[in-house]
Amino acid sequence: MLDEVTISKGIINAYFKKITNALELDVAIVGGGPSGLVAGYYLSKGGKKAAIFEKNLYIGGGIWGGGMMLNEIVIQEEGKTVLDDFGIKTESYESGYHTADAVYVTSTLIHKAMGAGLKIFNLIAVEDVAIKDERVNGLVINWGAVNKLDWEVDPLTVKSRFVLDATGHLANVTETLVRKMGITLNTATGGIIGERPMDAEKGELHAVENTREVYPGMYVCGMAANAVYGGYRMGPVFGGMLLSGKKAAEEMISRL
Ligand code: 48F
Repeated sequence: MLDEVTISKGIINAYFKKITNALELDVAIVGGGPSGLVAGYYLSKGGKKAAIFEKNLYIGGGIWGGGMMLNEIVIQEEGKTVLDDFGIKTESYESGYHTADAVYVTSTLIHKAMGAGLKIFNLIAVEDVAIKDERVNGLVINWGAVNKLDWEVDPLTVKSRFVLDATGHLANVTETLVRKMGITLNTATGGIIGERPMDAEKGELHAVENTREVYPGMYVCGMAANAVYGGYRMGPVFGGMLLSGKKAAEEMISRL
């Protein structure tokens, strides 16, 4: 006989054990899109304690929808090396271009990242960072629903040695840090430059180049990196997102 209260207790106890264990991390990743998932995979494989906080119910960010909801993505040669690490099969299209089913790619990124030990907290939004001695040292979190409804509920805090802003086009965490601290970033203008229009070739290169520590203790990757440093957008070609996540993980691993 199934007992409903035992089911409830199981969920509550398992969740609280999981989140309590994630209150002190090596890397706290904000955003569960492709760049954040790939970073989480390599960090976990490298033996680091990492978790993703994603405000939405679903994980995967903008990858599920392919290009304009045609759920296929394009990957170029260098990006394919990351998919190879995940064991994800692609189809050759033309020389230098590969296609892959967006749902298959997204679900496998999630599956392999969690298999490597990454913890994922969906439905949790990051509303701020924690600062100590002019260095980012954690995240301020709240329920995604509370954030969406704009309710005034006080948050909780997660401590981490590094934060990774993988929030996509809005560069949400970096934007919050700049707005609240009035800091000067290591960008050409000292502020968030903003994403440029479409240029797939440049955008892909920029996503990787722009992946770096944007403020002591905080890295930025994926489209957030292009938004902060003024890189071009690239649309549904995903190699840059994957390589950016990998680069962020490798740089942080070398410092942990
Ligand atoms: O946008 P997203 O997929 O970021 P990405 O990893 O990849 C970009 C591509 O999908 C695509 C592209 C490349 O071809 O241009 O757009 O850079 O995923 C970002 C995730 O961050 C979450 C958001 O819901 C999404 O799933 N997110 C954003 N702000 C917050 C957040 C926040 N404050 N707290 C938690 N999650």
